[in-house]
Amino acid sequence: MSSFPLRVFSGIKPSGDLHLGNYLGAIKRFVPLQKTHACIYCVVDLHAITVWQDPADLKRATYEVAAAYLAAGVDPKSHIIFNQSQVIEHSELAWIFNCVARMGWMQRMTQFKDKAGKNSQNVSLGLFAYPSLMAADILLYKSTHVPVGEDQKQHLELTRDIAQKFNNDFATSIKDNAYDADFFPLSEPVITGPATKVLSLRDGTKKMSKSEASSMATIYMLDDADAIAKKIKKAKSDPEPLPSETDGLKDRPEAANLVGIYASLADMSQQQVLDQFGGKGFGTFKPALAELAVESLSPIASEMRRYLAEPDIIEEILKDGANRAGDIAKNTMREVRNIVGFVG
Ligand code: AQP
Repeated sequence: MSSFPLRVFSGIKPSGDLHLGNYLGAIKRFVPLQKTHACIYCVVDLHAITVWQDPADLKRATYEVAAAYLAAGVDPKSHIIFNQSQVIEHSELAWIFNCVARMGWMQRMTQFKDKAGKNSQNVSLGLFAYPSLMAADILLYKSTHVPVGEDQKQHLELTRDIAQKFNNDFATSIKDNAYDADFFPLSEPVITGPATKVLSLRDGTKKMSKSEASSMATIYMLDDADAIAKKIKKAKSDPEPLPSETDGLKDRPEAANLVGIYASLADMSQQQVLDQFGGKGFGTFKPALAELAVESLSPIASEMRRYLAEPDIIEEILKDGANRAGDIAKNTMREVRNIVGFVG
């Protein structure tokens, strides 16, 4: 593990409007990692089509995810921003991983079960195979660290299982080709901070999600100040005042969610938020949260709009990023083909 240079990979699906969960669970955390790691941030359009996407919407959402990375402060010159479908090696390695991963592993994936629901015979094969494409995304770049939200933890564990099995299955060939025995790293999930699972504002049992039908449950990154304030005001809470200690949030998912959002936006711990608001009711806390959310999100939204008005610039950035990502990917695939025994 230590022999691998520090490299971050993460991605977001262009499958709808970006929301506060995507921002706090992923995008906001992408930015500081640029100081310590070489970072690759991908718009994972191949993942998006595991459920039907209208082609025009897919394009619009691809620009939106790229604009969000840029607006949040990802530097596309020192690091890499690109869309997955421009680097065909993702699909190639995913196929090889489909042949490494076991059916039983995939059947245990809770995200597939949640998304397929009772309809599992009628969803795409791609939705089932999604985690092996995700493993390919990460391992194509021999990435050591993967910042994601809590919901992706199981997929990251599967990525490690695939890397380990590939290294074991092909140990002899890896040695014969004089590559390091740990050919693929066991990538570390980076699931940190107070908002690794932002919940729906209307239902404390569900995560905030692009595919949520009620727009009142979700704060979108492009919401204006009025919409943000209104959604926070109407967010489900409870009649109790906020506790003074985090223990007091244990059986109060909606309260814990709002405190977590505040903490993450303000770069504070949940305890620091409770030091300030413990004993106060939601009548005091919600307006303070709304003000903070507007203050934090509005500048990013206007920067996103500025990029979205210039799609040519986004396209150039994605193309340049895809060229640079493609160089790394081609190199890995040349090695993988040798290891697997493909001729040519
Ligand atoms: N609610 C959330 N809280 C914290 N992090 C979240 N993420 C998503 N929702 C939350 C993180 O955002 C990154 C990108 O996720 P994705 O777009 O690739 O897929 P997803 O996790 O399936 O997101 P959605 O919004 O729920 O999309 P749909 O509805 O289209 O499936 C990941 O790091 C994820 O953890």
